Amino acid sequence: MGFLQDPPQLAHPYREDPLLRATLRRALPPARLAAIEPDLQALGDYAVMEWKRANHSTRRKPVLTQWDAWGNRVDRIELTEAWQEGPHITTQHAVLAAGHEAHEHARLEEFARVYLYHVASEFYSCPLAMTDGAATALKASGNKALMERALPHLLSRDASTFWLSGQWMTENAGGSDVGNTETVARQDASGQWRLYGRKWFSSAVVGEMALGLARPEGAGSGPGALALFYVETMDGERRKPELIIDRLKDKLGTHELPTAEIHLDGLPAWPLGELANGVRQVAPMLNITRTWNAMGATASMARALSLARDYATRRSAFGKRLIDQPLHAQTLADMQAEFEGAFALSFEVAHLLGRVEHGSAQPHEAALLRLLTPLAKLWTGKMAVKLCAETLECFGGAGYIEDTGLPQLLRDAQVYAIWEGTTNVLSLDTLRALAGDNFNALCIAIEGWLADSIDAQARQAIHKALHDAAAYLQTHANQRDTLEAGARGLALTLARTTAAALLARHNAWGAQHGHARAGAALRRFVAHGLSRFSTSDATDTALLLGPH
Ligand code: MFK
Repeated sequence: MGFLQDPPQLAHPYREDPLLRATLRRALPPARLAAIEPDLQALGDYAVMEWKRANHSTRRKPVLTQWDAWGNRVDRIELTEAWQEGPHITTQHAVLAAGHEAHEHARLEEFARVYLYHVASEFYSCPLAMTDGAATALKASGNKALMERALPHLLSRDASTFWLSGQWMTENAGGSDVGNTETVARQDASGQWRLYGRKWFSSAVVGEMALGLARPEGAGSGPGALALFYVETMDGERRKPELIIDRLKDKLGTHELPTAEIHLDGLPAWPLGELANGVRQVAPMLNITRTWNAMGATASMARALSLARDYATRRSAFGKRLIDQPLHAQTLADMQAEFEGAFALSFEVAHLLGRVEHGSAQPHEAALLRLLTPLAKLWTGKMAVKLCAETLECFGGAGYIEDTGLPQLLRDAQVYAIWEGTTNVLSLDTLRALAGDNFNALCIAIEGWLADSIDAQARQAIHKALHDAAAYLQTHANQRDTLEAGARGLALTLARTTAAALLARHNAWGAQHGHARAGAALRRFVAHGLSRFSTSDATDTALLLGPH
């Protein structure tokens, strides 16, 4: 037998991740960190076990069986092993319950768990995100009866009582523009609301409940007339007959996640609140799932980089290990610096969310959270695709081979930029979030993060980018089309500027706690440039898109 290459090994994502450990040490009181450490260790153990298991078994996909041998409609979905383990792992380690505890660090502690569990979960994290979002939207609705009914299940620490929730929004006509929703809510003779329609992407069809948008019969057209409804999907062990699974989607990635097309044929439903303004009512859910999306994208990047770094120490070419080849090392370090910026922003959003929910945030921080949530989602979603593509290249031909487990990283990463709002929808949401005085909230936050900064060059670059963004917003304040055309460039610039300021804060802390690498991440990240403004000349756009 000739030469055989050592495959990459997955480092323990908690024990061997200095960035995560330093971040938690900086952000959490020692007693809190000690309290959650057993869960973090265990979720890291699970990730390592799952990586090994996936590499030693045939990849499976969920299977939908619609009819049994005797002609009964059954709509049974067989799940992969990781999905079957999902309820046990997540309740045992309180992934969702931790986020709803009554203290300001609750969300950070939740999302540290999400970060460790996400990739190993095979996107069981997707319905978990919706479940978290549903719990949050139910609390925001103030509907006591529904809260009492559902919250003990959604936040259960016991798999036998745990419920997953779906988020039923997307339809054939109403994708990004949910105002086109065709599903109708009708009251029957007894006054019970029932839903009739078709939902085109349902990623929690194995769940026990869902929150869905529907148009009450007789209400007008457009998004304002939509209402948000609560539904339960199971009747004991059986799925309710008014919920029909038409088929599972054949997707580019997230193959283990059974995303379904469904029909609702009179499914009993209860409004969360008023019979209108459903988009406003579902917004708390969207902001939670978008935070999960950002953390999922960050976790996928961490996984990709971890494997690429490890492989660079095992693979030699031209007489040296890859890690000792200057250009390969430079490539990996560039990726690491970009990743650390994304990591800083995702974890800040998580921590901020907890502080705002707990009521311990500073006055400007609710507006800051509203702005940083779409920024984190859109920027990390785009970056994950780029970084996973680069990772495959770090493996050469092996990165293109299915059973290395590497192509899946890239296929899965593509979803982050699409679901929960595309990059452009989130860029427009950024404009929505910048309304009023919210840009000022970002300026206040950045000044706070830079207060102890020890890198004058980085500080100058951050101030310049912030100043340019303010000037851009002021110049185009009354030119809506120009603002929209440039919204992606503006959003990416704001995301990078925020991330740089967070890296500067971490660097100041790192300098006092022996973490020299924090300064290296900041310098490299800033050197890649903060500004991403795009040219938005409407005449040129029309010429480029006109007849050839
Ligand atoms: C690790 C895995 C993680 C995640 C997995 C999750 C998978 C889930 C799969 C899916 O379900 S994907 C489908 C998700 N669909 C979307 O994300 C929809 C994308 N489209 C948008 O976000 C549009 O911008 C939107 C539907 C919100 C536009 O609707 P409208 O009604 O035309 O918007 P409008 O009129 O501007 O806003 C209505 C109200 O909502 C306003 O409040 P008011 O009524 O008080 O004025 C807005 O301010 C408010 N609003 C909108 N977005 C908000 C928000 N409020 C807070 N936060 C937001 N993000």
